[in-house]
Parts: sequence; C-alpha cells; structure tokens
Amino acid sequence: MKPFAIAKILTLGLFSFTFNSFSSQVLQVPNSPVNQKILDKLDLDYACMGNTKDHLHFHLDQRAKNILESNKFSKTSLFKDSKIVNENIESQFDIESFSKTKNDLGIYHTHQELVQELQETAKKYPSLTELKVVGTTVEGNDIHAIVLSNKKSTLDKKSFLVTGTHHAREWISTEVPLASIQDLLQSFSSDDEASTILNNSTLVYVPMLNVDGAIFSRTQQRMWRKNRRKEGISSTGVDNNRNYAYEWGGAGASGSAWSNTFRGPEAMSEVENKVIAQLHDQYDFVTAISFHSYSELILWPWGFTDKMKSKDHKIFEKYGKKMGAIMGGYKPIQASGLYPASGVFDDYLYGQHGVLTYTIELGKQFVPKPSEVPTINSNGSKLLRYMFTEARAPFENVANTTEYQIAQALENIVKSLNINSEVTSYTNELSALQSFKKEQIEAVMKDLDMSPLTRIQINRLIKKQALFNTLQDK
Ligand code: 0X9
Ligand code: ZN
Repeated sequence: MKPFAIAKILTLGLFSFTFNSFSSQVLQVPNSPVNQKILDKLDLDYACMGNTKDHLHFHLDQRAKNILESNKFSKTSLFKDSKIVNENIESQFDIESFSKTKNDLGIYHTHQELVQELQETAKKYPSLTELKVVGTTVEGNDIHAIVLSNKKSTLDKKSFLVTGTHHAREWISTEVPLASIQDLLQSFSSDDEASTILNNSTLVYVPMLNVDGAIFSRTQQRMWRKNRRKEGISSTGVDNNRNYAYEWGGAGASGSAWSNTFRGPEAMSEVENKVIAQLHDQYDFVTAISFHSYSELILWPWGFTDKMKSKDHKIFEKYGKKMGAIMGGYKPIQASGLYPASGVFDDYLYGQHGVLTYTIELGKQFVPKPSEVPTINSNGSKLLRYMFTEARAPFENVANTTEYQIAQALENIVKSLNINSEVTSYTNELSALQSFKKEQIEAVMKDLDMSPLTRIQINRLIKKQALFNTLQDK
C-alpha cells in the first residue's frame, strides 16, 4: 500500500484497512514526546532505523501490525504525518546478493569466522596481542576480547574499550572493530602513529559482545536485536543496551520480556553486561566507543534523560564533532536528543565510572551494502586512531569550579526526579545547592539547557527545602 493511501485512510479515522503481511516496512512518524510515549506503551521497535531529532522510524512488522490493529486509538496520533520510508527492511540482509553459500556472509563475519580471525591474529602478532575469553553466554558460546598493546613497551599506558554488536542485527558494528585491529597491527612497524598508540595504550576490543544474538540473527531471524536469554521456555531475550546499572528501568526501556527493548529482570542480570563491568574493573578505561547501526550518528550521554545536558557536554561535543567529521558527516548529538533510553552503555560507563563514552550509529542500514563496507571500516579505524591519540585524559582540564559543582548537584536531582517527586528524598542533593546563589544556579540551569518544566520543578523543591530548613531551625 502506498504511504499516501495509508496516511489518507488514517487521517480519515478509518481503521479497517489490512496491512500487507508479507513484507515488513519502516514507518516514519514525527519525533514528539507523545509519539515516543505511544511507541513505548505499545512496545513497538523504534531503535535507530534512520531516526533523527525530527523523525522516529519504527519497524512495522507483523507483531506491530497486530498491536496497532488492537489499539486503534493510538494509531490516530501515530499515523498523522507518517510515511513509509522502507518497503522491506529485511531485504538488506539478502545474503544471496553478497554471498555464494548459506554459511558464508560474504564481507560480514559469521561468529565462527570472527573467532578464527582473532585466533590467527593473536598467533601472528604474539608480542602485540592477547586473546581472551571474557565470558560464556547462556547458550554456551564464548565471548572473546582481544587486547592490543606492545608488551615490550614500558611506557605508562591508558586503556580504551571498543565494542561491537550489542545488538544482534547490527552486523556492521562487528566489522569496524575488526578493521581497526588489523589497521593498527599491520601498520605497527611502518607507521609512527600506530606504533605510538600500541606503545602507550592498552586497547581492549570486544568485536561481538552479544554472541548468541549475533548467531541467531545470522542463521535464523535477521531482525533479531536482543540476546537469547530464556524466560520460561521461550528465548525472549534481553536488550543488552537497556540492562546496564545506571538509571536502569527508566524511560525508553521496557519491563515486558516480549519488547525489543526489554531491560531484563534486574540491572546487570546479563552475562554480556557483566563482561563490560568486569573489563572496566580490570582495565580502568579512560575512553570507550560502542559501535551500533544505523543512522550515521555520534551519540553521547545522557541517554536516560532529555531534561538536561551533562556537566561535561562541551567535552563530549568537542570529540563528537571531530568524530562526526571523520565519519564523513555523521551528526553529533546528545543521545537523548533522539529518544531517551535508560540502562545504556554510555550512561553506565560515564555516569558510574567517569569514562568518556560514545555510541556510534554506523551507516544507513543495519547491514550496509558490501561496496560501502570498506569506507565505513576505514573511517571507523581513523576515528579510533583519533580517539586513542587525543582522548587520553579527556577530563584532565575540567576544573572543579562552582558551576561544575552546581551542575553535579543538579544532575543528581534530575536523576532522583525520575524516581519520585517527594521533597524529603532530595534532602542531600538539595542541601548541596543551598550554599549557592540563586542567580548562579539559574545560569547553570540555562547552560545545561534544562527544560523549563524541570527548572520550575527544581526551583520549587529548593524553596520547599529552604522552608523546611527554617522550620527545623526554629
Ligand atoms: O536504542 C539503542 O540502544 C541505540 N540505537 S540502536 O538502534 N543501535 O539500538 C541508541 C542508544 C542511544 N541512546 C539513546 N537514544 N538515549
Ligand atoms: Zn544498536
């Protein structure tokens, strides 16, 4: 059915049309808080499939169609000004177009090929690499990490983390880490930049974090996103990028096991997420990059809230803009500018551990055309070289100014605002603000782009707290 026809029927408020159930499309709707709420409520899949600040794209598969059929009311708002932007999202996974046999995915690595390549690489460069099994999945597969560093170098080293395939269907996100590994190892002896990086850094790569999901997407169900955790007898899966222990269970993460953004039964319940926590404990990363696809974006914290920027926004923006340029024009933005999502990788590593952390949404498809892969790989490798060289002590020059302290206190309040709105629960955070002048607080709120509603809410809380303190003193 043509987008025009759908839009027309829907704006007329008639809901009797039948969707074509044989192809699965992507529908573009305006990116508004109302539409985000509806998509969340109906548990529809609106991950990065070409999303922008203005538009959300969601997967109109059979499940979505069934849900929409039985929630006719929501459709009125959702389908206003909507259009189909992809007639058949599964066609990008049409491996026949880039591979001869069923077990071979052409330029893309199967899990087996990935492990083989890592083993061969470790064998070829024993003084520069260490191959490790860092976890075992629920389906019994090993999660591999390869650590790159010149073992002979006695220089002080900074640690970096690079991950691929949090999400099963985002095949390209494993290719870029692999390309970067080869880039640095192959040029170590001939190129100053590569040898400097390997002499003074410890680079931890986990090219395929969600191994079970990746295998499932490659062999059974192309559009699979989550891991393969079992709930009862079904493998419903958990979204590894909603399971991290930072603002876990907040906006944009579902409590329903059937949702594509299922947060899991508790924070860090999943082996893949535990692997990241353990690696950070071991290596103490300064900077981390998580590759995903798609939408050509450079994203940074906060992910969980769009109520404010982070206190380190300028630093995130500086590196983000440069990375966007290296990638040939990817858009650099705070992640929640797209849609809020909680329990995400960036927020966890930055918020919990102070790591400069980014999510890179590669390409224009989950599985870009084979002819596009070399450019994405080479830009991605350049991006990583840039970060390994320039983002070695990203927060070093951050002064503990009054503004910074106010921003920190405001951040803590915004975090608790998400949980409840009782004044008594903010006592500590609010007292931290008591010593600052009203004008100073206002200026920082403005600088952090705090939403007017949040400003009003916080100002009210400050007043209440002041009153409470006065009464207590009496
Ligand atoms: O939704 C995600 O986990 C990421 N997009 S993807 O399509 N690769 O799944 C983006 C997360 C970025 N964070 C926020 N948007 N808050
Ligand atoms: Zn993803």
